[in-house]
Amino acid sequence: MLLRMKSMDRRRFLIASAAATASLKSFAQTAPATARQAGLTLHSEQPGPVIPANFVGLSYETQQLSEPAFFSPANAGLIAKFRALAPHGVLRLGGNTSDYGFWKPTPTSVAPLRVKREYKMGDPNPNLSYAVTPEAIHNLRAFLDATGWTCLYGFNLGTNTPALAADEAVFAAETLGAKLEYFQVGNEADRFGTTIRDPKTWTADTYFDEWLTFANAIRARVPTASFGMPDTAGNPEWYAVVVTRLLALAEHDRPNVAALTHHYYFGGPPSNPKVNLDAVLHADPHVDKLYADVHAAAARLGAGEHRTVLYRMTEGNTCYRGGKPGVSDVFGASLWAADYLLKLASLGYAGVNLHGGEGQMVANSLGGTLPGEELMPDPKAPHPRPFYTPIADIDGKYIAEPVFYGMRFAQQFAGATMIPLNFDSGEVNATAYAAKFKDGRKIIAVINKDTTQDIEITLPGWHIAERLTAESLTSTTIKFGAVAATRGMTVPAASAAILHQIG
Ligand code: BDP
Repeated sequence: MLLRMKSMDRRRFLIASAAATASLKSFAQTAPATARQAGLTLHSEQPGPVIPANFVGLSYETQQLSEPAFFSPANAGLIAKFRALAPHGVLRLGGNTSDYGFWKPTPTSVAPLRVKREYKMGDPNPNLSYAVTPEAIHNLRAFLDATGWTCLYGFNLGTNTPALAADEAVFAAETLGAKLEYFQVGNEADRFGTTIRDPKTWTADTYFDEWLTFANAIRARVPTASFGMPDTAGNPEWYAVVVTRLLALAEHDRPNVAALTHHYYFGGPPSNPKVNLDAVLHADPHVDKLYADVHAAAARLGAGEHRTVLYRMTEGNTCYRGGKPGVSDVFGASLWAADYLLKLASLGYAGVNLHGGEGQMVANSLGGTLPGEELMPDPKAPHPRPFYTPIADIDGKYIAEPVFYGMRFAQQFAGATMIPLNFDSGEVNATAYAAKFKDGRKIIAVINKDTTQDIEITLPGWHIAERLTAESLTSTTIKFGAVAATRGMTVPAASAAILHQIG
């Protein structure tokens, strides 16, 4: 995967990280005496994008389905966490493991034959193989009913046959019914050239040819099937290629693409020193680049078909290869998630699925281990596995992790229409977002990602209703909740706030 951070030479990096460490310390010890004034003006007369009610989503490895009790109505602890995160979210099933599982409709069904290949660091073991059974999909349906969520269902493209995918699609479409948003076929196929396909011939075009064979086999059996694609890791130029190929097909030969999808990790792997709290809390130009390309491609497909084509960020997080201790699993990641989700909402994304799940499944997606554990002084100490997961399973208990709180913060905007704003926080590293609900109620989020400087919002008629806080950016104990309306308009360094109108 590509590194998507601003390049910094080593000397500058050392200075920046020393400054960040110093400011983290000073934040923990003393609060700054004066807050910077930050002006905020709403432009309510120019409404922005509507944030869908199911904007917030989670992404899990498809291999989770190999344990049918996981997404099942019996898993009450997990259901409670999904409901606490969002009343109507979207569960995406995919990830690297999705290209290694097989549909096993009867106990005697066998896996398709596999072409032998070498193991490559950061990808599944070539021998990974697991079954997805009717029981798993039945349980998934009941789990979705219990949570109020829907799903994006991912098929194996890497090591599968179109006929088997079509069989699975018939069962999944019937069983999931209205709980199915759309199908996806293949996870991060733009990386197949380094794993399960020949790098000499693998391109966006050869991917599209394969994808179309699968999509057509599925459509032949499930005429109502719709798809999200290309679900790429990087390579934003793939969106333009797939749209050109789709539009070149006659209308009746064209599968229904409901959404263009892509992934985003701030950086990685965990050993990369450029993945640090200071960096993840600064704006990343790659986010804007992905948006510009996916938005243009979705608009072109929509114009060609006289309808709206959505775009969704279907898998991502702070640090690929399972996350990084001290970055992905601390309060800084809460602020990152809050800001990232609201930024994508303001850019018109239909939703965001942050990746996580059970440690073993994410480890399998990477070849068997979570490399971030090598960076821990004591890997045996209890910790979220993977480090970036929004919901961790620690000793059999589901725990809301830092990223969860940031998502919960952004969830306050679900269903509202974004309002453009001018926010002048001077040199303070802060962002702000606003939206209006159908009943006329307005909401503002201020995310102060600065490590040292407080800001005071100048906006008569508003008060701070909720705060997202922790002792420090590296804290793992996070608070998000209502506050007394009389406490002033200061958003302290390394914290975020939701503002409501008075009265
Ligand atoms: C993505 C894969 C997912 C991995 C994740 C990671 O789709 O399966 O778990 O990266 O590296 O590229 O953490």
